Amino acid sequence: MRILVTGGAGFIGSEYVRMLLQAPGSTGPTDPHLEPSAVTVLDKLTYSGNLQNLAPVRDDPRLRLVRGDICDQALVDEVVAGHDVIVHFAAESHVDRSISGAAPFVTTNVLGTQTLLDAALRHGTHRFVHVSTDEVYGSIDEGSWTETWPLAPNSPYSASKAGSDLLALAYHRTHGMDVVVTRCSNNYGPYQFPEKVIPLFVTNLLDGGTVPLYGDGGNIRDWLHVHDHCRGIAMVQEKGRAGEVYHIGGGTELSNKELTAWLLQACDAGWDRVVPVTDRKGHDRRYSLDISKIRLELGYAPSIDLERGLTQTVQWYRDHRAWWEPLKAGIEPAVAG
Ligand code: NAD
Ligand code: TDX
Repeated sequence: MRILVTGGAGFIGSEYVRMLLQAPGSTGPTDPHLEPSAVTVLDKLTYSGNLQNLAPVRDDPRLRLVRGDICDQALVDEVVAGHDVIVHFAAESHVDRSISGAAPFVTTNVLGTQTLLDAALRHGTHRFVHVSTDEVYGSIDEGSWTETWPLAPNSPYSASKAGSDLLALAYHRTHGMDVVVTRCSNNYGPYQFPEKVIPLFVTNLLDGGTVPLYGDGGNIRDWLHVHDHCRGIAMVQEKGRAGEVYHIGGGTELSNKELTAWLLQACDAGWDRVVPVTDRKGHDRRYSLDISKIRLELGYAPSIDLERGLTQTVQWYRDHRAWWEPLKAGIEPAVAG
């Protein structure tokens, strides 16, 4: 099987590639049915794309790297040819950046996805796996979303992801393309760009600095280790029904205050290191996914509990300063409020 992974140099896409190619030290087994004969990574290498993330599999002869933009129709057409499956991760992914400027989000997330879908249609790609997010539903005060819940995104990021998610499903309904969509909750783990809350807070604390907690810190997120997200995507890639949406979640909800308390403790720091700051505009209060469908249909369950996963993740950032220090040096402060 020849697999094209878009955004494969990013946080989650690179975990998928490392898992597919069973990188030494990769956390957990790969489904033997997914054994790829070739893996192509198509990645623009934006600020969040990093070839270091693929270092553990760099020498695997099955891996090919193409630096390019998913909006580049000629390039996409050439790259998509000859692949059996596309797993589409490439996106602008940070909510705060979408508040400061929405244009790259609409371009990459909507137009880029349409460009890929058109190429897949032309080349008769057997399966298109679209990686979406729980943020497309907006915010939920109580209970959990099921896959049939109406989409009501609130940020330019989530609106652009909802656009791409619906486009992918439309190519199934209109053209009969084999499309499956996953919607996942908040990921954490190694190689996450230090702008997202967990790596930002951990690296700030390891540097002896402070952490900016938005608003009252009462916003709730459901946390899932990136490896469990990728295990879920692999199951959907292999066994998901065409035209269907599958939730992938962790079932471990924490308020930002609870998460912060945990990270402070893991980094031997106290509450004096927390700086309350103006809230993010349009800040979603709570995300919560019902994962019954993927559990019952595909036998999925998360394998890494939050305490173990967070402990390993903090340790990874302690051990990999050489990975994150240059990235932090280049970050412009995001505008949240
Ligand atoms: P990331 O920002 O770490 O990685 C995105 C990757 O896409 C980078 O390698 C970047 O270079 C590449 N890219 C961006 N624009 C591109 C373009 N125009 N052409 C080609 N490549 C381009 O993001 P991530 O956290 O790994 O997220 C991956 C996917 O998973 C995204 O689609 C995101 O919406 C989705 N998702 C993320 C989370 C999360 O918690 N991080 C949760 C659910 C879903
Ligand atoms: O400095 C911060 N302070 C803070 O309090 C940052 C960066 C965030 N936060 C809060 C905002 C959120 O309530 O922490 C929570 C998590 O924030 P992010 O890490 O930015 O994630 P979120 O906005 O929830 O979106 C993430 O999950 C869904 C990913 O970035 C998306 O790509 C994914 O689709």
